[in-house]
Amino acid sequence: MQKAVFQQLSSYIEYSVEEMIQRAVDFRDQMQKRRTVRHFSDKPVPREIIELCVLTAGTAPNGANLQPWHFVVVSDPKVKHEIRVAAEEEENDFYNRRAPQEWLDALSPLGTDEHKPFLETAPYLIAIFGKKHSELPDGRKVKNYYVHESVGIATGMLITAIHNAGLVSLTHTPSPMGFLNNILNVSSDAKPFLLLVTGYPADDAKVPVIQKKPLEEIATFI
Ligand code: IYR
Repeated sequence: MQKAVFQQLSSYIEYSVEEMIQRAVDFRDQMQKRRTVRHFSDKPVPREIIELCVLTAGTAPNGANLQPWHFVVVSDPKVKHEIRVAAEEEENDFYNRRAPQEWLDALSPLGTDEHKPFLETAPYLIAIFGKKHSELPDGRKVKNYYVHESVGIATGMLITAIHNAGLVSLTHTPSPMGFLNNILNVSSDAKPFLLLVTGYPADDAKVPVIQKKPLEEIATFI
């Protein structure tokens, strides 16, 4: 067993209350500008930006610090094409056979359908996997904990980092996503969590008119 080693918390910065409020307002305003985008430009994005955003995601809090995620960043057009073909096959089945009417009704304000051209247009598809096990530096295989929660938090941070960098993303969840393991050659120990389509928006990108719930509806203070 490895012993805990502690060091002084030196990265923390305490701001005045006024400064904190201003920072919270500014960040809320910045995040309120984020939109999920389905119309992408094919304009190239420097890989360094994606690397930095993935590193940000990798700072996420997670179960026992085992960091149970893996990000496969796809830019190869051949692989993107394979993913599109496989995803559209699943989506076709979803929209035309599997999806209950209630789900289709919930999706109708978003205007989504089985056609996923963005899977080839966007410069990057980031496939996010949750790993059931980790390998320790000494080669031992150990179980990961809170995989879904950890990967969900990391994905949220990745989406935030991408927005902060000035790009847009789409959380795409073709279901089932098992084809990603085959196409990307990822062991079945890792389960696909979602596909984050990333790039610049198309010049004429449109987004649905939707509202976010107000504070009173999403929070209770007691
Ligand atoms: N996976 C499908 C359907 C879909 C489901 C939800 I929940 C969304 O918020 C959006 C779409 C698709 O990607 O079209």
